[in-house]
Amino acid sequence: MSVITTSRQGDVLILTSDNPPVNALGAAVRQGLQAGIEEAAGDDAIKAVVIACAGKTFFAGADITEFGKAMQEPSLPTLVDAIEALGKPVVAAIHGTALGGGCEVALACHYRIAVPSAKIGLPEVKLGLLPGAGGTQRLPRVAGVELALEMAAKGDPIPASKAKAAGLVDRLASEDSLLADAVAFAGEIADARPLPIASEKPVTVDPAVFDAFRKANAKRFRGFEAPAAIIDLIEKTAGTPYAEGVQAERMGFMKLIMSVQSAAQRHIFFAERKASKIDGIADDIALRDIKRVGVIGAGTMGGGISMNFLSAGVPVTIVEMQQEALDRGTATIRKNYEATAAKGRMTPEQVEQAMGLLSPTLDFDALGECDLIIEAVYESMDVKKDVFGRLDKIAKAGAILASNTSYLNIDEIAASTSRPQDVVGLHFFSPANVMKLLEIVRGAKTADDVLATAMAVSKKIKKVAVVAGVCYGFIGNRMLMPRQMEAMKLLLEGATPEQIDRVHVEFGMPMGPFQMSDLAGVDIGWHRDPTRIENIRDALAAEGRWGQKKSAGFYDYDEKRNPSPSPRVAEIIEEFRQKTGTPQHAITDEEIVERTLYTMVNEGALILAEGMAQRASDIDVVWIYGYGWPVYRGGPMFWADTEGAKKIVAGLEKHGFDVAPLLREKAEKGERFNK
Ligand code: T1G
Repeated sequence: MSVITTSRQGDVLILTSDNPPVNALGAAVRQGLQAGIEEAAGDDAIKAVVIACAGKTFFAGADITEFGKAMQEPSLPTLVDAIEALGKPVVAAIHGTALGGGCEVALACHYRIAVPSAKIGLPEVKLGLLPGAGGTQRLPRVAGVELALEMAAKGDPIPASKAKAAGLVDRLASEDSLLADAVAFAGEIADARPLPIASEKPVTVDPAVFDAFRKANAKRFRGFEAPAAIIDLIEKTAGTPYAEGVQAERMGFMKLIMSVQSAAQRHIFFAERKASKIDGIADDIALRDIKRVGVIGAGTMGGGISMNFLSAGVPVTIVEMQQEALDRGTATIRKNYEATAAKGRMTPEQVEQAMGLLSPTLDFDALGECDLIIEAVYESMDVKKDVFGRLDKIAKAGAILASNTSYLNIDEIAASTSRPQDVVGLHFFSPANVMKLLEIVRGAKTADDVLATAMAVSKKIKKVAVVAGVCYGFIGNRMLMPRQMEAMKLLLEGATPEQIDRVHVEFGMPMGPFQMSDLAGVDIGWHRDPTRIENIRDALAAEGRWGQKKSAGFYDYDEKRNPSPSPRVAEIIEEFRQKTGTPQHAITDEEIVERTLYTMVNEGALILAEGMAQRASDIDVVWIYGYGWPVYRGGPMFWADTEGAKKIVAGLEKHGFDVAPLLREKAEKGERFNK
């Protein structure tokens, strides 16, 4: 079934792709485009060609689902070269997001016209790849090396206006007449010669640009293979003829597509989307209408949660018990928006628009107008039960009642209402207006439409949501616990905070367990009794070593919050080694990985077996988006597949851990967690 239709307007041939949902350049699309180009070549009555797409976007890239399968001709590189070699002008009519292979098709066209809302990009690097259809060769020639480096090595699309300024787009069309404007443009340039052939344009560049770019982005690219490969390729081929450069590109692409990092990043691309599917609930279930959101608590979490909805244009009623706390919370929300505006990521009008949707109040009953109410009060079951008991009395029928609890039992909270079917957990990660992960905790009685509505709301507020079952810590924090516990034990047995954190940072985490504790606050969850010192954390907290906010935690911090190993912490650790009589031994980096990361996989296997996560890839999504697990390792369960269950079982048994039955089964059968 051809997904490319051809039509004529005068002497312009129009090739239109209709391959929902994103016009991915699958085999049928490529074959249809090739046939269209051949038709144009063979018909003198055709003076110019327009390539356009139906639906929501111009080609959003190669069809990623075809990777790993036998490739059907024409390959994308073959197709783009055929477009460029037509000998008649080809105009790309761009709307939506022209990404990856879509951008490369556009680059092979002689002209490009786009609507102002369009975006153009080379996101292959986010899949652990490099552009494999001439993008690394044509983009530097059309838009300059520096913009090409930015676009290809970072993978973020640019708006049509910026593309036009860079010469990547020749003309802007009106939003509602792209095709007509494109055909008119084609008519204008039908006889223009010589044709602007991207691959024949020279590349001029100051060689110093490359190292400067590497240096400027060293932290961002740390551990990733694809960005380095892209920079090296553009540097190496900047002065070479297109034919040579595109060969080098092909080699680079083939190397990366076989890499574990690319497999991991493609896994996460699909895993993130799969997480939004809820087993047993129809995609077309009727959702509850969420017109106004209520947030209880204007502290850090309540404020951050509110911002997600305000930024999505949803009115928020935020409730506090004290005016001072309400004012402080409201001021913090405004301050955060103004900081975003100061970085140019929001306009002052957008700040006012968001703030205009916020209704701060001390009147708890005002929540009666809300369709979704999220409590972000103190993490105590008694407090939460009291709040839900009060909500039960004033919330409108059908309102969704959500708890932002990080650990507590949603079923127990739901039982404090007469409507457990309307209760769900919405576990935001701090800072709630920044972290993309949202754990949607499904209570035993949570109604299907409540769950589906929560998933739809999470998409609206641009979160990556994962459904979790009711267990202590749900998915992410439940796996964090064995990691933190083992890290503390390793301190007692001879390791230092610096060594343990280094191992984790070298693994690819943004920070290690102790750096994270200092950032979040050593006093989080502390019983606050300085006379009760039962472990190293108590000792630090008792001395006011609460982390970065006190310039002292597991590390000492200077005024710029630069950490340094703390002699005082070393003393405290030594004291506890003596006090507990813990046998000391030389601890290797490998032991740290086995005891802090393999134990996480073990917990993940238990979570899966208990049905607390729908699928292994959901666990991966939680750790990528909630804790910064390096995306090039694909998440804990994908990483376990690459390590091999056998090796993990052996590592756990070496240290006397109980191996989760599902993990042992995977090891015995040689199976993967992610199919
Ligand atoms: N191939 C196959 N399926 C794709 C796809 C693609 N390129 N892009 C999206 N989908 C599916 C997606 O899995 C989901 O499926 C549905 O479309 C809607 O996607 C040679 C080698 C375009 C910005 O990396 O960034 O070109 O879950 O939920 O939020 O150099 O999709 O419904 O079954 O994300 O509106 C480069 C990836 C490929 C772009 C739209 N291109 N896609 O976002 O919808 S490599 C990309 C996106 C390449 C060449 C190289 C986004 C989007 P399902 P969605 P959205």
